[in-house]
Amino acid sequence: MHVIDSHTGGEPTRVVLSGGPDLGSGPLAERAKRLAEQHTSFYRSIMLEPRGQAAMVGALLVEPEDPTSATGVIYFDAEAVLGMCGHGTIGLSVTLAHLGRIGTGTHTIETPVGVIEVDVLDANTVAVTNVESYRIKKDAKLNVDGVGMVTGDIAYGGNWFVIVDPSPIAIEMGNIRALSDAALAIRNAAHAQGVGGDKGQPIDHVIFQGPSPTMGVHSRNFVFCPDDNYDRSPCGTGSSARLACLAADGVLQPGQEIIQESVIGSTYRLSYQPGPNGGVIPKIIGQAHIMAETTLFFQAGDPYKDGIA
Ligand code: PYC
Repeated sequence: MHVIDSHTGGEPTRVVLSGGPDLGSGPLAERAKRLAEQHTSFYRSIMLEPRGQAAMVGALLVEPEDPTSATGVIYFDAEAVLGMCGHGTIGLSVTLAHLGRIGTGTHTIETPVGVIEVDVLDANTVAVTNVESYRIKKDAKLNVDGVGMVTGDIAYGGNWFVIVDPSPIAIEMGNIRALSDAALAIRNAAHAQGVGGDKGQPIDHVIFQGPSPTMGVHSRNFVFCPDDNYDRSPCGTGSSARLACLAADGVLQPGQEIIQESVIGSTYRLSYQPGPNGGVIPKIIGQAHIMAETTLFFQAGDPYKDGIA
C-alpha cells in the first residue's frame, strides 16, 4: 500500500494513493458506508500503532463522480469513517500538489458530505471552502458523569460537534488528560441522552473553547475526536461548526477574518460567507507539510498486522 504522510499544524494525515479496498462506484456517501461496514480492519490497521500513530487521519482516494473534480476522498481515523476532515483536506491538497497532480489555483474535491473547494495558494498553504455549516441548538444541557451540568452548542461543520464555550478547564498542554476525560464524558452523555444531529446523527467530536494568550488570536480550542485523541490542529470541521455559532450569535460578520489556535498553538485563518440554507460557508486557511512517502507491508505472520487495538 502506497501512502504519503503529512501534518497540518501538527495533526497527521495519511493519504492512501494505492492498495486500498475497492469501494465500487456511486455516491461517495454510499462508498463511505461500505468502507465503514465492510473494511474496518483496513482503516484500523493503517491508523493504529505500530503502523499508524495517535490522532492520525487517513484519506482514501477514490474516483470522483464528476471527472472535473481533482479527486474523491473518504476520511477516517482509527475508530470511525468521517464525513469530512478540514486538516485532512489541507494535507491532501499539499500532497496532490507535491505529486504534481494539481497546481496552485482552485480545485474541487468530492467528499461523502458534499463537494468542497480548495485553493492551493503555495506548496504548503491551502484555503478550504467547506460544506454549509450550521448550528441546530444553542445552550443544549447535558448531565455529565463526573463533571455535572454542561451547556454546549450543537453544530455541524461536516461532522457533528458539541461546542462548550467557555471551557470549564483551562486549554493548556498540561491539562490534556483532564480535557480528554471531560470531553469523553460529554460525548458519552450526548449519546446516552439522545443529543445529536438534526437527523439523529451521533455527536462525533467535542470542542472546548477558551481565550488565547497570544495577541491577535481570537481563541484557542481543544477538539476531541472519535478515536479518543485530541486534534493537534484547530480542526477544520470543528472550526466550521464554530463559525456557524459565531455567525448565529451575530458576533462575527461575513468576510471578517479571525485566527483560531489549537491547544498546541497551531493556527487557522477563518472566515465565512452566508450559506444558501441559513448556515455559513466556511473558509479555512492553513498549512501542511509532507513528512514521508512509504510502502506499508502487511506480512502474514505479523501478530500486530491489524494494529494494536
Ligand atoms: O480537521 O476537520 C478536521 C478534523 C477532524 C478530525 C480531525 N481533524
